[in-house]
Amino acid sequence: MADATATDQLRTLETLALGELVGYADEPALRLWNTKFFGDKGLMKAALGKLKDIPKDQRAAFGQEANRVKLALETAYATALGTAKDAALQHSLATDKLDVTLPGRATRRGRLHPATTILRDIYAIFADLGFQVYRTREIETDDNNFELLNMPPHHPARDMWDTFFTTTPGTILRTHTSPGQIHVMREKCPDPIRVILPGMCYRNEAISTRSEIQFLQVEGLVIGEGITMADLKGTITAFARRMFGPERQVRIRSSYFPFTEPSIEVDIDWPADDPNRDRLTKGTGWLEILGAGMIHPTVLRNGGYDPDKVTGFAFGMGPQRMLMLKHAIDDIRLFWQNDRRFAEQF
Ligand code: FA5
Repeated sequence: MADATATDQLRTLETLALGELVGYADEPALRLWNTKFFGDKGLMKAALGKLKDIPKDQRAAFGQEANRVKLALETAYATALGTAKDAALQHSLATDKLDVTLPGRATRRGRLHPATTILRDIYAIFADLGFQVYRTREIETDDNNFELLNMPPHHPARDMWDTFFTTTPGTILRTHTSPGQIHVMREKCPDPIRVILPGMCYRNEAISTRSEIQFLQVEGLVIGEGITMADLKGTITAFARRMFGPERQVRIRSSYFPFTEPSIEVDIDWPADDPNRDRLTKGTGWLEILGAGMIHPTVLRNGGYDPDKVTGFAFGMGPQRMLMLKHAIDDIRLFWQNDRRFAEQF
């Protein structure tokens, strides 16, 4: 009878499996046993496959027996596996010595990027001078970046800032933080202003040791009654003394920007004992850190102010150049290279 044969085979298989299980002592061996009997091509599966050959009225009885055998084998397997794991643990505890005197693995601490550190130093100095931090956008209109800063289309001064354009006409990546001046003036007018505007700028530059296509600037803007060039020089000098210390030289020279009149540029002397001094300062000994000047009347008017009533000054400084000057860093490209050996030095 098919039923009797199939059920007998099942029981024989049970005896065989239980018998073999005793001989499999450790975990990898036990898993082989499990594959042999319960794997896809295992003996248990083959035995259960006989179900289709059994007459319908006897299938229930066969199924019941099959379930009993399956459960019995699974329980035996789980118990054997538990015992094997336990034995392995006991063995490892007894034989593997734990050396508690080994030094631990140190966790590496993260730190602020040098660009963040220098920005925070700048904020702290200007906070003491009564300046607030104001943020404006990196994607700008041509109007704010050039036109309202007294540079109409085709103005030759635009050549100073080789620009990245977006696919939207009239929308560019700002070439300096100066367009922020327009935003602040239009928001604060007619109140007096004393703010700094930090942020990223973008220019299609020939990359060199001192110039990148992406760099930080911090703009400064002061507007009020009776503000003079002396206030600008005093502010810049006070800032430079705090940033670089009393020993370093500050050089102020006249310059030109369309949005300031008169205009100046400010240099700091490169550390005298640094062998890279000539290379980084093109033989002059000085590195430029900022451009500045008295705000042009046209720009004041574009911001909503009356140039007959108020005056003001503005500056745009390069924080990365400042960190270079402080530590004699010989290449500005190190800032965005994400090399931890650079970042860890500050
Ligand atoms: C300007 O960008 C003017 N907007 C500054 C200004 C503001 C003048 C307000 C008057 C009133 P300039 O292109 O010189 O000027 O840049 C100013 C400073 O930004 C430089 O002194 C330098 O420190 C930094 N800088 C400029 N270009 C780069 C660059 N490619 N990579 C790194 N730093 C740069």
